[in-house]
Amino acid sequence: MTVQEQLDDLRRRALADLAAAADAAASAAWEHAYLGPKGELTRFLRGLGALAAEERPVAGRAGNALKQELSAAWTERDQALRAADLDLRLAADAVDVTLPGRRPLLGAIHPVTRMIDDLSEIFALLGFQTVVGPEVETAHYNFDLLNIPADHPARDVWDTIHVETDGTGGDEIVLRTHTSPMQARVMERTQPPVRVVVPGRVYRYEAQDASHEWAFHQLEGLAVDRNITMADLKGTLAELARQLFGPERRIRFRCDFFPFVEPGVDFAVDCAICNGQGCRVCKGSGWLELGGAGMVHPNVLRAVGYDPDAVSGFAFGLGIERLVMMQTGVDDVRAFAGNDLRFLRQIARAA
Ligand code: YSA
Repeated sequence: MTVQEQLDDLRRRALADLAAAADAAASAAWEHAYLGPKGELTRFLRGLGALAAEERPVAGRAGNALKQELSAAWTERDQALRAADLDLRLAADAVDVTLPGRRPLLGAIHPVTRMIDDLSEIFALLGFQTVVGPEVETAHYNFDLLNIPADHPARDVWDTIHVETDGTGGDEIVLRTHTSPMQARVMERTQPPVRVVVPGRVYRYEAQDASHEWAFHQLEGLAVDRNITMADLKGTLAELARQLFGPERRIRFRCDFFPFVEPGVDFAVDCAICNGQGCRVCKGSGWLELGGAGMVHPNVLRAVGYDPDAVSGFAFGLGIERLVMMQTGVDDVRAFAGNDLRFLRQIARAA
């Protein structure tokens, strides 16, 4: 075979092999086999030295021309194969971003917390400051300073949950049965005029039903100043009911007894669940009691160092869950602490 025939044969095989290379790895192997340091064309060019002197230039030019042709052919094919490989990998690794993402679960403010915020805002506009106090209380504040001495039968009606003490004979410790102990705590450290509201959780050892929980929330209100009268109390609670429930809800004050007020009243609205017709929430009466209230008893004023001849005051304690019930139509107080997300979502949407 002449040199030219050898080169023609090499060219045909090389181009056929290159055309058959299916991916970047085959292309690299081809380059190694033909153009690499030990490749067939490289070996051919190195072997030119053995040819006769007059054959060498022609064979050299033909060999180098073939090297350039094969190099160019390989570069083009290699780039095409690499691009195809990349396309394949990208397709395999692709993340489908056309589907909608997962919507994160949005939390919402608990209806009782929201009511507390609303109440603070309404009362701020009426001149009341919001303060908070301890849920674990001494009997001194929960009862004694509220005109309920240790041997008084009125203590029994509060269904008190007692906290075990270390037995050293200190004051009796209880879970506060109402937010009223904060009346004394505020007055002890403040001189009149006083206008505060106190939201917070209270506890009672009590059977549960649609309108009674063993742990629930109250909002205490206290105003002490010169010449405060029952009319101020009624006006304040009437305005609150108007703001919370609108002008169409009727309100009712009836005489009631609490040792820390004189006179005392209970405050009710016509039941929003049954529109005053009577249901299990209002126990068939058509009215739901929202709170107790009255004029602060002179003994309570005296116990904190106030002069009942110089100042007077009104106070009230409202059940916050019941306010939400009358506002939203929720017909069971147990739903608020039940932790059923379906209830919470429903009421968050309704608000
Ligand atoms: C009275 C006079 C004042 O000068 C100041 C405050 C008070 C209220 C008094 N401290 C008190 O706790 N009265 S109460 O026992 O009748 O409770 C007040 C309100 O809390 C009730 O009208 C009701 O709305 C709510 N409540 C009472 N027990 C409840 C309850 N809510 C849910 N579950 C219970 N078990």
